[in-house]
Amino acid sequence: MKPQAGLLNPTSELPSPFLIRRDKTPGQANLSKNCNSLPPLGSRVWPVFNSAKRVPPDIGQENYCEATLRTARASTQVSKKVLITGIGGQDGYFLTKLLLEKGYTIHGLLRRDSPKGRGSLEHLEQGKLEQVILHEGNVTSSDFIDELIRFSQFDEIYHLAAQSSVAQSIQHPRETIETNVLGITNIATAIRDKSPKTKLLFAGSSEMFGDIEESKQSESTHPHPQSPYGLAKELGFHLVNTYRKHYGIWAATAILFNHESEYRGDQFVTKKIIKAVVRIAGGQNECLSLGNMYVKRDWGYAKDYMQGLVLMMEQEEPDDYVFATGQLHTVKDFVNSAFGQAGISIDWSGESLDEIGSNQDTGEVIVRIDKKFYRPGEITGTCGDATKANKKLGWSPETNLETLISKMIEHEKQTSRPA
Ligand code: F7E
Repeated sequence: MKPQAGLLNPTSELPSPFLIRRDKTPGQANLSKNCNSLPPLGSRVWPVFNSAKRVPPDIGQENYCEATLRTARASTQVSKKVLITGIGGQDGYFLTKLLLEKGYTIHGLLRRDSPKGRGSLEHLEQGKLEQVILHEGNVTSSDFIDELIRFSQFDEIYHLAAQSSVAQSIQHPRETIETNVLGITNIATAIRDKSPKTKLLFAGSSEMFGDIEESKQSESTHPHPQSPYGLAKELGFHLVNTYRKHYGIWAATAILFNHESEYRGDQFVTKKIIKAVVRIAGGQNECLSLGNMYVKRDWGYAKDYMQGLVLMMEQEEPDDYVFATGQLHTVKDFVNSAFGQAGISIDWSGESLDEIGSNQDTGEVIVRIDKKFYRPGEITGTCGDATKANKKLGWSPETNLETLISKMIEHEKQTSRPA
């Protein structure tokens, strides 16, 4: 059996977190035969390897059995067992923190071969990451999802995993449709067929509403998506509804408007702006290139939204909820505010694609428009009405845009290295 780089030897004293991997080696049939009540056929338990330099030695199948049993026991000792798919993103980070504080056992699903590794989870305080049981696999694989859900019988599943960039979905629709549609289909079906008591919360998106038809969009707004991403999220929303109504599982959608944080991915406009602002304020000679600055978004703080998700999951009856601030700002407002917080005022001149922003003190051009960031089927504005979440869950956003920007700038200052 060939050892895998980056994983520790499970024969040693087992540290957490564990990574349950599907085994495609010829030894898998024997392994499963020898271990009763173990993870599904083909799974193994490997503690995550913490030092990139160590290479694990080969081990025998008896040791896998022992390691697997120990993990299985450990994960049944606490009250609730939760799976978070897409745990490596900003939302996974905040949700993990909130649920660990509740004493839950957290299992996290990371995409196989993800270039980002454990992503935002790396920012968890010391000792917290070690409490998370990590699995590696793709939500698009129904066999893998079936086995994981059948074996683990989670109390709750937060399905966050998705291809989440709208721009990327326009470029590569197939990948987005595959991940975002098959993912929720596989999970909902595995729950229905193999673990019907598991509660399922699907992270939906305001992108399914498309452009504003009503001044604010709520749970009853008719979806009208304009991107493959929005289409996939609409399908997920309907699927969750269908499974709830017709198959009787506890399933609900959180319809999330744009939510950002210090752990936001670089591909999103807020993080892109913050990174440029910090570099420019730090003295770098740089110009921020943007697409349409006049689109409007309802931006909230990811942590607030994840608190909403936890409240949703605690309800006896499943229901869908919108999470939003109800405040609209343009991308240009965000740019002005972020530069302003970094001590730079901008003079704007020119129009349309020729519009530029110059540093009021130095005259240097620090913002330009680049047509390549414009999107076909752009949503010019989207604003949420979270009245239902407020009335039924007692939820309201705690963080306004200025505070969000300040958190993002502070984090960027601390973590960015000079180029
Ligand atoms: O774009 C405009 C862009 O990529 C925001 C995801 O979380 O929220 C997010 O989707 C706006 C768009 O987010 C650039 O055209 C201008 O109008 O940050 P974004 P998004 O597409 O709104 C929804 C609710 C989700 O569910 C998604 O998963 O900013 N914009 N110039 C730009 N956007 C980017 N990325 N880069 C630019 O240079």
